Amino acid sequence: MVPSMKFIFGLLSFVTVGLIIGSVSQLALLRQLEDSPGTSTKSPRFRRLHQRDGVLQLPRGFPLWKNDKEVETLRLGYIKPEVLSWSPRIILLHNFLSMEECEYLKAIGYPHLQNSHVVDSKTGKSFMSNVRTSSGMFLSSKDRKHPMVQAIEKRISIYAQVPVENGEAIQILRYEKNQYYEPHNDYFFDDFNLKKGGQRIATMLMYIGDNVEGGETYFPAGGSGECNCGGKIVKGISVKPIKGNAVLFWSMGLNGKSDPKSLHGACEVLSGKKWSAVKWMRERAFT
Ligand code: PD2
Ligand code: ZN
Repeated sequence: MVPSMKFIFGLLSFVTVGLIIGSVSQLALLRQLEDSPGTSTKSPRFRRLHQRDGVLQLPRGFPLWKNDKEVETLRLGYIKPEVLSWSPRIILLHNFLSMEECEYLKAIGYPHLQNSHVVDSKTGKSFMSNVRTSSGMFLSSKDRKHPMVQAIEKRISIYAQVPVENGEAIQILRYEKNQYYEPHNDYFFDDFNLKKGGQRIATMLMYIGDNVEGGETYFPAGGSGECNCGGKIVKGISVKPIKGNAVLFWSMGLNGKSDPKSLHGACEVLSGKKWSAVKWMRERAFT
């Protein structure tokens, strides 16, 4: 080969090798960009998925929130919200508590149950009354330090959008056969009870027991239909005490004022025992 041909051949090989290296590194860069979160549906993670009607089908349990502790605390994927009424504001949260959480709350409550009281609207003092015939107890500050209780309190605060500090301690309630709580509003009419934390604005009522007949939570001013309350057909909305479910209702309307339509009661238990756990939430921190 003449020297000039040798030079041209060498130059061509150099250029060709350079081009190959350039293209390969560009491809690698593109692949890297596609794999970065949220950039492209061409990434290998998506390419493995099949399409139906031109729509990518995500695998079951698509691991978007894998290993996320909050998912467990909030029971995402288990809780199903169902709006029962906008005025008064009532939302039923199916599966709000796990069965284990229900059993734990009942176990804390059982040894300390005492006759329930009601608040005198003039003096603010509490006393025993035929208006409310259940028994109950409030969780202590020690009970509230348990991780399961803390998870429940956090869940309540997030679903209700009210800070944990604004919550009163959870009250565990048990209603035996023929026991009830007559319709009332959870907000206060006296000044004494407003001193700490201000007005009650919302209530999360959680059902923690099963095998009960009757014992519905009844909202006489909710909806325009009829419902069942302790075996009687009445006007309004009632919620069955199904273990694990919770009902969140607002004592305050969208106008920011106490809502008389939030009137509610616990219907008479016809058979079995009804167990519930109540969290009242205030305007300000309740500490
Ligand atoms: O336990 C209930 O179903 C219930 C119903 C209405 C509890 C309360 N109110 C309450 O404690 O305020
Ligand atoms: Zn109430």
